[in-house]
Amino acid sequence: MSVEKKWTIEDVGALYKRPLLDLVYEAASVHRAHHNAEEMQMCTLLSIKTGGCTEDCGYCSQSVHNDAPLEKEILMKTDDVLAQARKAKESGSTRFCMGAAWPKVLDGRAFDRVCDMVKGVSDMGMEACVTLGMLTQEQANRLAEAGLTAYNHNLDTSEEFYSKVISTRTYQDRLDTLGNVARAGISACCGGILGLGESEDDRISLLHTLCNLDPQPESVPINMLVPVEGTPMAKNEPLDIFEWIRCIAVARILMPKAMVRLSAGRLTISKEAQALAFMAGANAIFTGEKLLTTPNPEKDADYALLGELGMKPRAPFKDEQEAA
Ligand code: SAM
Ligand code: DTB
Ligand code: SF4
Repeated sequence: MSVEKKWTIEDVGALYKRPLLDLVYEAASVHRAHHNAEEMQMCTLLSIKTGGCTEDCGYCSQSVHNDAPLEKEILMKTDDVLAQARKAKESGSTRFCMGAAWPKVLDGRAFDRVCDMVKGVSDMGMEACVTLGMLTQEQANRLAEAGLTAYNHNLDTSEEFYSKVISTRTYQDRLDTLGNVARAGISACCGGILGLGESEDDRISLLHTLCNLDPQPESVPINMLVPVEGTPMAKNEPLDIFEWIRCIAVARILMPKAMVRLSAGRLTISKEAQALAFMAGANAIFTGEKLLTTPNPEKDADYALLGELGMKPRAPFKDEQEAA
């Protein structure tokens, strides 16, 4: 999807500062014009290689620079990953996302194996997504050939605040990988984390950068910081929940066609706040008791919430293509 309107930072700031319920009302209208507001995409995450990452992301349990209590695990076997994908499909997920704690992809047997995993998931009729750190153009092209739907690569926060969170790579490094992903014809899943200690201006700047990516991201994960013991952000003040809602509503208005994905942090967010987030245009969640390394609401609780709200899980896009 190409950028239909160029948003300035002033436009985004003015939108962000509108009265909250006005903003939610507009976001809900935009949402209904572009999506079926009854549907929620259910996605499952799997950590295929855990811990030991050499980047120094201040929020992350998997960085060697942090001291989080975590069992490191080598790259999983393809068959084991595909067995998990099959289980996820049976329990209603239409997108399977595989995460590896790598700073960047290195060519070799490990990457060959990840390409096999992507092919296997795609052949099952599920959307396949991976997040593997930085990628070259050739590596992005190989993932496209394997059938990858989307590559998750977050900008996390504003360019201005970035060096306070991560010092081992730059914002431009992230943008370069997103360029390689776009040129390979893979959709980008690109969003951020709230609650890192950033200012309102940083949140506005992040949303401004995201909506001006060309093409706009197909999916925008909104993570709320999960404070992890042993990381520099373990004692961060939780972000006001209305700021979270505000960001979701602004993301929906700026990126009308994208899936706005509630990612990390839902376990501590009330069902009423989640319902308001759905109203404001969030239309995808991760289900299952674990994200990559931190806990997530149980599947039954999520299905119960959808039922109470009269919502339903979205059908896989491959079924939609077949039905068309
Ligand atoms: N290494 C790859 C990378 O950084 O792109 C992929 C894995 S990384 C864990 C995927 C995303 O998870 C990060 O970009 C970040 O937005 C999010 N994340 C990681 N730890 C988090 C935490 N404690 N709370 C919220 N979001 C987190
Ligand atoms: C994203 O933005 N959020 C997901 C997914 N992309 C890979 C990961 C959330 C991870 C939360 C921390 C953890 O469980 O380790
Ligand atoms: Fe964690 Fe990814 Fe940063 Fe590595 S690059 S420390 S896995 S967020």
